[in-house]
Amino acid sequence: MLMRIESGRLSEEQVAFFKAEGYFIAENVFDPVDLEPLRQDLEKEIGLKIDELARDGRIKKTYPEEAFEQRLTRIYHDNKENGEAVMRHLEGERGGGYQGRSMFDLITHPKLLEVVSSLVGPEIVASSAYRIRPKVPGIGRGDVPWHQDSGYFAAHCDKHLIVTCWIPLVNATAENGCMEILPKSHERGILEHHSGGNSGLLVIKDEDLPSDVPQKIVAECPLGGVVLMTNMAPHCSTPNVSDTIRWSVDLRFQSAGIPSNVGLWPNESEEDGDANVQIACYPPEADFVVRSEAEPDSVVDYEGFTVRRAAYEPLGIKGPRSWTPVA
Ligand SMILES: O=C(O)CCC(=O)C(=O)O
Repeated sequence: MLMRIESGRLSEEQVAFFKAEGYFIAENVFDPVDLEPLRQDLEKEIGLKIDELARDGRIKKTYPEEAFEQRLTRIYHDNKENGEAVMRHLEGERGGGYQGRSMFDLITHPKLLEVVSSLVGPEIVASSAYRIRPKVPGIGRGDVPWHQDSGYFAAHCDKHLIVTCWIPLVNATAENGCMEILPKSHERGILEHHSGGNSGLLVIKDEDLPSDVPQKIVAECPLGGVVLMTNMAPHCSTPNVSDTIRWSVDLRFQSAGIPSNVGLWPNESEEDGDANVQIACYPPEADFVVRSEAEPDSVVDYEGFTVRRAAYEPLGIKGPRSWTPVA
C-alpha cells in the first residue's frame, strides 16, 4: 500500500504499520528533481563505458541518442557481453559500485535521513552494502529471488533492525519488475536460504516461505517514493516485461547502537580481512556515520566515504553467512 508522509517523517501510525507489516512504501520522500543528479551521473558513466568499449572495437553502435531508460537495453540486446561489461562498471567488481558524489549525496540526503530517523533514531549508520540495479527488459539477471536481507548479514544482527531503503529512479511497476514483499512475516527469525539462485543470489524456496500470512504485496513505487523494509522482510523482484529499464538503488541504514565497523580499519595485509571488522552486520563493506546528534563530528564527508570504501574494497572479506546450494 502506497502512503503519503507528512512533514518529512513517518507518523506514529506509520511507524506502527512498518513494525507490524515489516515494510512501508512512502510515496513522496523526494521531489523527482532530487534524484536527477544521480540519474545524470549514471547516464554519464554508461556513456563513458560504452565509449571505451567502442574505442576497443567491441561495440559498433553506441546509441548516444537513447534515453537513460533505453540505452543499456540496446547495448545488451546487440551483445550480452558488452551489456554485462557496462553493468559491471556500474556495480563494481565486488558490489557496492558507483560511488560518485551524487551517490553519496543520495545516501546522506536530509529528506531520506529524516524518514530513516523515524525508524532507527537520530544516530544513523549507513552501510556500503548499497546496490545500483538497472533491470533491463528481457535480461533475467536482474530478477531477484525471495530472500531476507539478513540472509546476507551476520547472524548476530538478526535481532537488530537494519532498514533497507529501495529507491526507484523511474516509476517502478509490476510491469517493469518492482519488488514483491511478504507482509507480517519479518518476526519469524531467519528463514532457510540457499546459495546459487538466479545470478548467484541467495534464495528462499517457495515452500519455505510462511504460508499463514497475508498474500505478498506488489511494491509498486513512483519516482520520488521509497520502499522501506526490515532486514527480516522476505522479498523478491519479478521480471521486467516492459520495454524500458527499471532503475533503482537500495541503501541500508541502522542505529549507531547496533554492531558496525564504524571507525575500524581492516588490515590490508590479511587476505580474509581483519577480525575486528567482522563485528559489522555486513563485514565485507565499510560502514559510516551519516547523522549524529551526539557526535556531529563523526559524520562522514565525501572524502571520508571514498577513503573508507577503498580501504575495504581490495580485501575480498567473505560474506558472514554460508548456506547450502539450491537443489
Ligand atoms: O531491486 C530489486 O530488484 C531487488 C532489490 C532487493 O532485493 C533488495 O534491495 O534487497
